[in-house]
Amino acid sequence: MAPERETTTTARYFDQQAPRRAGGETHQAAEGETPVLTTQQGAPVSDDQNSLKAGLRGPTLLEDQHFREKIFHFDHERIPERVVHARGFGAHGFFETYKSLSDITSADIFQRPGEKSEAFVRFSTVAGNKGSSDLARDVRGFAVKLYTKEGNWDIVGNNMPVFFIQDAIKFPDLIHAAKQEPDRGFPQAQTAHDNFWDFMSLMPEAMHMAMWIMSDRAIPRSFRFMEGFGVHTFRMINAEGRSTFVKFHWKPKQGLQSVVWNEALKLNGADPDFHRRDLWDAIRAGDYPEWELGLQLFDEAFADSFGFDILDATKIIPEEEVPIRIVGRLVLDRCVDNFFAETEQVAFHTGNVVPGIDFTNDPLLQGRNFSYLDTQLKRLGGPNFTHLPVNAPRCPFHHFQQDGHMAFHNPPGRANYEPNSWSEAGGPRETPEQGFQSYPEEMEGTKRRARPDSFADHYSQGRQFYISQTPIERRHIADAFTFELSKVERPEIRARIVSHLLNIHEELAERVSQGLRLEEMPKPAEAAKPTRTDLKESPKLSIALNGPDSFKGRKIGILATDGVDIGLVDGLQEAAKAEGALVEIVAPMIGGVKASDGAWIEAGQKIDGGPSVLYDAVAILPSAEEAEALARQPAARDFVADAFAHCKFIAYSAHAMPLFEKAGIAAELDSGCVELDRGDAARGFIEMCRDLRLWEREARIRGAA
Ligand code: HDE
Repeated sequence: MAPERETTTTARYFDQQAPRRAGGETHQAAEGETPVLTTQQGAPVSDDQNSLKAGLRGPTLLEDQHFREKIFHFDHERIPERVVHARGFGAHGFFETYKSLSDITSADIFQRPGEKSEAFVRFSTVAGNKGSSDLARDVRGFAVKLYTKEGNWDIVGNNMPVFFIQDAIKFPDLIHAAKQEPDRGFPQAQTAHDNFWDFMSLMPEAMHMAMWIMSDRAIPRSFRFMEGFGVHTFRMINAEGRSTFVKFHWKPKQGLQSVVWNEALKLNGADPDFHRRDLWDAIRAGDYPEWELGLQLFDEAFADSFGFDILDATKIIPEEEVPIRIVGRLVLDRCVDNFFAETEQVAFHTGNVVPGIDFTNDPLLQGRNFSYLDTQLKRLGGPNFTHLPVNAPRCPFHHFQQDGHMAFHNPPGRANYEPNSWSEAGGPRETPEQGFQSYPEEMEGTKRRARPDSFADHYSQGRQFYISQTPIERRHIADAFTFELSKVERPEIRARIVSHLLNIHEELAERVSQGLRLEEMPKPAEAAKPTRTDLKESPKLSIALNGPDSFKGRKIGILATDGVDIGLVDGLQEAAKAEGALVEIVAPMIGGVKASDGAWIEAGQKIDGGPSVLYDAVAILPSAEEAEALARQPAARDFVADAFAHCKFIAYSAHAMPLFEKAGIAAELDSGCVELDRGDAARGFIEMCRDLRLWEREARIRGAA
């Protein structure tokens, strides 16, 4: 299905330019004709293969203005990458309001049910540089720009609801510690190194977030299968000026899903662009990902009675305590036309709010409001980045700001100041009734640098997170700590982290200590406040308990050879299609395979470029004649051994056994391995795949470990 809307941001920009290009268009292409190559100034180019030289073998001439312009522009193509969240991927879409929220907020976007507003979303990793791999263990940025009728509103969030630090003043330290170490310039895009864990071990407030980044939330299967969170507490203000506190949640309709760590490691090699390709492919195929916007709304009385400070961004409010109210949906239905113009140049800012939305005194949010304009100035080179199509409001805007680098549209008219006494040419005027009003919160206090006591409990919610996980997810958390700390060279840092884990949960500390082979268990870290053990489990914190109810949007890899049973392939294709899942053929050679009925089936991947980590489930369908040859291929053995170890569902034909023998899984086949003896057995297999993974296999493979 083709995307509904054809007009795209960049295309619109060039359309706006069209009138200027009209008239005297001697080298404008008629529709369907190839346009003439020109310089930036519009002069047609006769030869783009050779620079201008004095003689055939002579020196290049300085006067070659086309060459000079071309090289000059190329030399300046790069802009500074984002200091954090450098690696990202964006898409366009829309937000649709379900019903009016006028009792809670005067924000225009929430007044009319069914109203659609344009949206742009950029997903990102935090620590890695622009060219790093998608499957780094990291927080994912989930930044949403909503082009509302009363201005742009950015919800610049993450895929985790808490953050490492409580006060923005520690942000440069956190990021320095997490990114590559300054002397050697590595490791990039990973926190498994001394500086990061040294910092963490000295920052007890980071321990709740440590639990989240060591969980499978940090290795999502797809941007489409993760939640988004505004993290801070914000305010919504209604027309009467009443304030309600709010936390923002994006709930993926596709359900939650992550990969396992061994898979992430291999994915980074097999396809470093795995996440961006996944989003691109899904949108281009018309399988538009969708999230619902959920609000946790609460008042001062709740804030006062809640066990933690609602201004502390290292804490959540469990959904079980303040249920989520679903108020609209976000659909991504259009890929960018140009990565640089849109994804790279988009400028998010927590300060971009609209009337009816306001801030709280969360010190992290306050610091962010200060920071984002600086980064835009540095990256985009001047104060006029709002003139770029992706950043410009879609509603009318009028102000007296002018000039600066790359001013595209200075305000017209004579008056460029206010107040002025020009009547008609006087320009825009403020509007006290309709304009943004800050909530008139009472303020008092002495000027000081300190943290409130209400921010001092650093472990209780980390414990709550841990006990809310399924046994397999708890294992993964312990494994992740063990992996990361095993890359840390200084033993005292490893021990310091375990001393914090003791304050979170003894089982976790025990597992990590054993995994690291600590000679002795350290003493628990000194805690500003004792860990509360009365916090209840919150099942919403688990990924496994919040998966999809279908296999829609997931992908099956069929490993096939010449002579593959066409009935089995067709059966799987049909069952997958009925479910909304995709199928890709993996073959010994990219040209494809000749099926049992003589039909030619094209391959999507050659076996050594298409390992099973690229798929959610696999089918192994060699023919009798090719079974032995396939079993001799190391890549084919890895394909099945990995699929098995990563707990994937495996469909197979009887001729897969030689390969299973060689891969060492023949004697281990379990209820997640299904022999397809007839084409219609495929439907049962796809239904089974709705569980995504057979986790009990992991427990079995590990044995008592
Ligand atoms: Fe950001 N953050 N941040 N951040 N952040 C940036 O702005 C900053 C924080 C987040 O796709 C920068 O344009 C400070 C929390 C996302 O373009 C910069 C602090 C959360 C993105 C910046 C924080 C985020 C950024 C770098 C501590 C989750 C990517 C490039 C107070 C709620 C947006 C840029 C995109 C980007 C500063 C903490 C999310 C430097 C000072 C908490 C999703 O301005």
